[in-house]
Formats: sequence, structure tokens, C-alpha cells
Amino acid sequence: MLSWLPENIASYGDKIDSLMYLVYYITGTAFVVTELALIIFLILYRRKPGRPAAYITGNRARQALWTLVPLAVILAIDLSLDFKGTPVWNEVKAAIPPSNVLVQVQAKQFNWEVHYPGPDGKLGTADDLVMDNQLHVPVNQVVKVRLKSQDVIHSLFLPNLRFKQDVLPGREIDGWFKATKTGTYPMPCAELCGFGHSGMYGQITVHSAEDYQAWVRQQWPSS
Ligand SMILES: [Cu+2]
Repeated sequence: MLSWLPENIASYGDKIDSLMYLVYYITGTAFVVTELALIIFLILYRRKPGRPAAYITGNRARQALWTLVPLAVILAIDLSLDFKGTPVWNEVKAAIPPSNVLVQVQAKQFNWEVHYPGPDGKLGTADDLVMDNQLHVPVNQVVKVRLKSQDVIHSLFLPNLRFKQDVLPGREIDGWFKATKTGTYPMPCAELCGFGHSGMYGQITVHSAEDYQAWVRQQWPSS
């Protein structure tokens, strides 16, 4: 089930996917039950010659039950989702684990401008490197991503890393991920941001430790 989800290469991906499954099964069950009830009622109470429509006077206690029972069910589902979701939110969004790899992704119509801090590890210095639509990271390491926008709202989407974060002009938003598998994966914009939105499409390359070192040496040969 849910095999259409893109391959998961995020350290926290399983937890996010299990929440997706949970929502999927709850909404799937609700869909089947309500559609079945609709079809059964349509057949049972269809118009028949000689059968007049029922005259229902109403019953306050029964009507209250018809409202309160579904309310209790929905509330229980909501609370169980909160209960399951809160630890995942805390792990993924609330705090960023210690990280040695920092990148700044600056969104603009219609590119991802990726700023690498260089050997000094600081952004905004002379050894910074800027690449369009190319995000290079090492495997099995926490990568801290600083998100900025130069114009409108964008959303950095790394489907394989189960990472999706809005990028807002005037704000600096930090996120993180840890890739568990090397390879090249898509990096689209997930927020309609103008006429070139669909072309706002980069790539993330997850390198092995050795390949990443080689890539770093290639970019900063003097260091
Ligand atoms: Cu965009």
C-alpha cells in the first residue's frame, strides 16, 4: 500500500510515512463506510409505487446521539493523531540536531540559489560558493538548511527526504535532514510562485563520504 510514495532516504522518513499510513487508513475507512451507507440507503429507501414518504416527528435524545457519537469518534481520531504526531513533529521540526554541514538555499523566481559556506563554515564570507539548482550533501550526516526568499513565497520540496518547507520573504527558516542513501534526487518548488514555477526544479546530490570530500576539494582547491 502507498507504493506510489517516492523512495524514502530520510533518517526520519519512516516516522513521517507511518503518519501518512495512519491518515490514509482512517480516511480510507471513513470513505468506504460512508459510501457503502449511502448506496445501501439509496437501495433500501428508493421510491416504490404505493409507499408514501415516512413522516418523522423527531426525537431530541436520538438526534443528540446522532451528533454526539460521531463527535466522540472524530475527537478520538484527532487525539490519537495528535498523540502519534507530536513526537514526530518534535523530532523533525522543533529542534535541529548538532550539524557540521550548513547550506543556505535562497529561493527566487525561478531558481534555487544554493550558498555553500566554504572551508570557514561561515555564510556571507569571501570563500562562499553559489550554485544554481544544485544541492550537494554528504550521506549519513545531519545537514542544516537555512531558507530565504528574495521575492515571493516558495516551498523547498525534497520528496525523497520527506522534507517540505515554505520559504518566506523577510524570514530566515532553518530545517534539517539526514540522507541515508547516495544518489541524485529531485528538488522542486512546491508553492505556486509565478509563471516559471513549474520550471523551478533543482537536484540534490547525496555523496558518499569520499565523494563528498573529493567534491569539496574540487570546489575549494586551495584549502
Ligand atoms: Cu518557487
